[in-house]
Amino acid sequence: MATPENSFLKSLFFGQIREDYIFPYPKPKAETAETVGMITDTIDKFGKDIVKSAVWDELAAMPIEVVEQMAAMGLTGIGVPEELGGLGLPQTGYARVMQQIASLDGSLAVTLGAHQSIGYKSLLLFGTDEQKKRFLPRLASGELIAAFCLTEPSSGSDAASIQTRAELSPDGKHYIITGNKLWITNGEIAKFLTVFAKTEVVENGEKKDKVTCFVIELPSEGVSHGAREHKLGIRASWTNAIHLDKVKVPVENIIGGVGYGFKVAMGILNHGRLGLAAGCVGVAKNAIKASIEHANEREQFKKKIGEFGMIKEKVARMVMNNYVAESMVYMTTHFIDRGDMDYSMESAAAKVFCSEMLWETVDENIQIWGGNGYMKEYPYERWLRDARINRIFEGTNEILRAFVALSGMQGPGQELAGLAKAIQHPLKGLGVVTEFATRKVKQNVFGETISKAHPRMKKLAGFLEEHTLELSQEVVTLLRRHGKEIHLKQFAQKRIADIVIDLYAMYCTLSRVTASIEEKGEAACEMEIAIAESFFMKANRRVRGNFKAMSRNEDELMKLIADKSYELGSYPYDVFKA
Ligand code: MYA
Repeated sequence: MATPENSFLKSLFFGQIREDYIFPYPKPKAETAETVGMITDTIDKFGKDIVKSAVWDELAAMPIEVVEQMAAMGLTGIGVPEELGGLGLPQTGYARVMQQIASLDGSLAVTLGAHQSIGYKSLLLFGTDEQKKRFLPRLASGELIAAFCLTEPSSGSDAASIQTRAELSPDGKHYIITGNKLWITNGEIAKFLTVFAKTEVVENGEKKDKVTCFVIELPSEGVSHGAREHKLGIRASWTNAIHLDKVKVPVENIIGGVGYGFKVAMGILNHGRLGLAAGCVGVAKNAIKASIEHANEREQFKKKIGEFGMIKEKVARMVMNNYVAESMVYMTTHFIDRGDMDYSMESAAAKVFCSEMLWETVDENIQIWGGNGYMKEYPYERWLRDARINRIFEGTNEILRAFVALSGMQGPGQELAGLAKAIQHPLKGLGVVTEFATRKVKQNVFGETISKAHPRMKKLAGFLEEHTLELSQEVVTLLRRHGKEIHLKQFAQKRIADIVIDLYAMYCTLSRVTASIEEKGEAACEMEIAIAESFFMKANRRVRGNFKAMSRNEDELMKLIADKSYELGSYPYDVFKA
């Protein structure tokens, strides 16, 4: 059964709609809004004077002075408590500032994001008071720039498979770390590394290797970096390999305890993915503005191109998707700010949705700009190149889809396993079975209802009630069919993840539009209602399609094509050859 610790999305897998988690749509605190307003104004002014995106992109470098100027504006310590020298913004404020920075320049956003979304986040989330005092003031001021060192040549999506090792010194005072880290943002400029390495731990009398998180302050003997990588986009950001050769790290620099590094890494990424998602919203707003400008100016066939239906459809879709993306980001940052224990699935869902929304938006912007969009003279091709990485880093969208599906099914899976055990002991298990059966019958007959949506949104709420019930039933069917093998069923995982991401997008939108109508009245919310209704129609079609395809699909044929292709090693057909 869903427990109070279960997040909104985890509860959804049990068919439970935790309305009180998502209604009313969160409003930033006045104090946060005021500080954010001041910072974003400063960023906009600063941007015009200092940011030279086209030049930086061409040179694949930006001057380090720009980072120093950012630091002088407080932008290297956005989430650091004020008493430790930072701006002390909560996650919602942090995300809004990242959104603005990303709208300035992709490389700059990645540099500042890698520094504080993930680089020193370990301290904020898991550091001791002593560690925070020792490092945070210098990180907030930009004296130390941070980097997050998890990825390795043989460990990308499979983060637990890292090879870097940390051995305890005979006197127990240090760890000696050796290994190689790959594609480390800020690798060349960082003076503070958050490094993940395997250490030996003893659990229940048994020796095991587990991940531990360390911080390394530079300069430090044995640490070096590789040459700067050349990239498709975000070209002016620093990306390097980091080599660790018998680096001596004091035990006081362990974050979160020996053997707890995997939890530390995941905790950091749950925050980082939201910073990235917010950045995507910022860039998408730029692209939408550019598209609208061109739609209103460019004439063809004696008409503004914006008057043509195909352009209207594109602009409307861009606006609609960005509204939904924004609703997901700030709902999820609110979960963090109010102290929820778990928002990992919501954060992953927002990352996937926002990065794909941005990709579609920058692509359609180029289409609206036509030939000009493809030319270096305009920034649009760079926006496209810069946007591409968001679907890859901080967890590829594929691994995050698998995570959303499997993490959501874990609870119902455990419940079913418990039930199976209880059935083997009918007397002892009677209570468990009866409780489960009563709940299921109730749920299957009535489903859960949404009472907090505005009456104008009743029909939309109805879609969600229906789909939530179907999700919980589909999950049980899948788990009964595959059991533990569900870990290997990625075609099904993708469908479940796509359904859940769409449902989360719809729930966040429903809550936000409800709040707007309640505040401003229906007449003033005509556009927001249209956004919600059009998004729900589209998402509804996708969700229905995905449910249907759970049982009727072409998966086996697709596997056959892939397997044969792997065997052959390339595309095997040519119309000119037999
Ligand atoms: S940094 C590199 C990013 N790398 C990744 O994201 C790695 C992706 N891989 C994973 O996340 C994990 O390995 C997966 C787990 C998910 C595949 N929260 O058995 P398990 C728990 C909380 O499933 P695995 C970069 O790119 C799980 O419940 N807990 O593990 C930055 C379980 O717990 P328990 C979690 O199969 C670049 C345990 O862990 C989470 O090994 C710079 C084991 O789970 C979670 N999320 O794989 C970016 N996941 O044992 C700068 C798992 O208790 C960007 N668990 O049941 C700046 C932005 C700029 C904006 C720009 C805008 C244009």
